Amino acid sequence: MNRKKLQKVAESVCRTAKHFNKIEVECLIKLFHTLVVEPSDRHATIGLDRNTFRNILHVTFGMTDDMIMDRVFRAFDTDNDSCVSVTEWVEGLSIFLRGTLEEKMKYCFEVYDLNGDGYISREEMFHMLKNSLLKQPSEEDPDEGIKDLVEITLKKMDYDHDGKLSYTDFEKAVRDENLLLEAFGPCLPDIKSSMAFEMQAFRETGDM
Ligand SMILES: [Ca+2]
Ligand SMILES: [Ca+2]
Repeated sequence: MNRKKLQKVAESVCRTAKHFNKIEVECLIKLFHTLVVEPSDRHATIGLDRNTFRNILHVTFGMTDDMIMDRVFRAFDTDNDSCVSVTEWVEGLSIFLRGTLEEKMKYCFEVYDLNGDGYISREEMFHMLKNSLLKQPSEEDPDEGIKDLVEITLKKMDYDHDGKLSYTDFEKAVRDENLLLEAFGPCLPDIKSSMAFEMQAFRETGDM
């Protein structure tokens, strides 16, 4: 990609990825192009497919839960074409790394609403909590313990008592207790991996 084209892409992405400055956006675009596998057909869409993207989440951000990584991919892939484009990459990272609480709440809710129907249901909570807790061996029936946890969570977060979490419930609960943002499993990078990522991605800006 030549300098002129890079600047043009960066300018357009800058309008929507508001937490990065133009130099940072340029770095992220360059990084994107080192991560994509260039398609043999040069007219094909250039982007990160599900496996490549999940690999980045795993290696760079230490994520391990397949279901969550899949949902993170869906959250980045806003036009739903099964490929994260350069714009989706930078916009997604803007929230993922530097989003406001509001943006992060919307993002986490989208990740946790596994079937995308606008609610986090009992079944969805069960699946996610089961995945994130299964590593701890327990003598009791683990499913029973998780069912109890789902009920405790609902009691805490389901303000309108309809047995599922709407975005309004989720937002209210998280504003009250920020730790509930990632109640159903880690889907945002921790401080250490996001700092390491930014240092790596933006190291060129240090020379300026
Ligand atoms: Ca896409
Ligand atoms: Ca749902």
